Amino acid sequence: MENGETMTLDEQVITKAIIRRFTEKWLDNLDLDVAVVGGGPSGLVAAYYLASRGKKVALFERKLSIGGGLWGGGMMLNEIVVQDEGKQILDELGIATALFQPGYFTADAVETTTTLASQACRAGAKFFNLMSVEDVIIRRSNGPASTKVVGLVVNWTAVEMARLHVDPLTIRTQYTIDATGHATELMHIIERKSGSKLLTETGGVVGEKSLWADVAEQTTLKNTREAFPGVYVAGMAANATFGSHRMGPIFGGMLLSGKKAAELIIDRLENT
Ligand code: 48H
Repeated sequence: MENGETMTLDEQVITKAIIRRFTEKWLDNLDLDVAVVGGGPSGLVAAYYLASRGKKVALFERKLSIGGGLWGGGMMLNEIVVQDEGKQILDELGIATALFQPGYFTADAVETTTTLASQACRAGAKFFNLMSVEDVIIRRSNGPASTKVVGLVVNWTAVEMARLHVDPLTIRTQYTIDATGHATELMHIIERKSGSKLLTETGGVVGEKSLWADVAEQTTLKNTREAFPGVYVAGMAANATFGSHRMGPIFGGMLLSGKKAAELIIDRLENT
């Protein structure tokens, strides 16, 4: 303000600013290259790498806070463990790690969560928290035998929680990442509703096995792939979909899985 005048705050302006800016953001993200469902470690890393490569990416997170299972470390002790390969991603993102013993590094769970979220935002990913993906849109592609997920059906988590009878809205997307963690929500929906088989051994969600850190960390990466045309699985959802173990509070596999999902989709977007 000029001449030391003080400005009187107008509540109407504040309200209009929020409604207009959110509406602009939402309208601008109704047609995506990639929709990431779930804002845990794998979803955040995927969103970061996709946005860094200039892809139009939005992340939908049911909860108020982004971060999924990262905040709580192991059993609410807010430190996480990563191996050498996972540490490289943390290094790239500027997240401090400390050597515990050869092959095992720790990182502060809060620094990791907040920095991953911040880096993904700064790279250009758009975040829609408090929104739950409750269904998918499936259409035929490449002839009658093939179907593909081409969109998501979203609603406010508050509507879901209050069990209100309010219809959802939709998002169009070329690719989707199911990064919904142990629940593997999208793949379960697709299994139930698509009338087609998933790209797994059984044709359905195989299911998560008991805890085995070493095997689970390796299979997380192997299982990060397309599980239904147009939908990639990352993080815990990858192991649950293809039937491997959980790993406990070691997060290298989650980070690497997010990166791999992003790279696979970037390749599809750029080369097909
Ligand atoms: C919108 C949704 C929906 C939906 C779920 O659980 P996460 O942290 O997922 P990952 O796979 O990136 O990381 C897993 C890790 O946190 C973990 O649990 C490990 C390593 N466990 C090992 C073990 O042995 O226990 O995050 C998933 C996110 C959550 O924030 C959900 O709220 C969100 O997805 N979400 N968001 N629409 N339908 N379903």
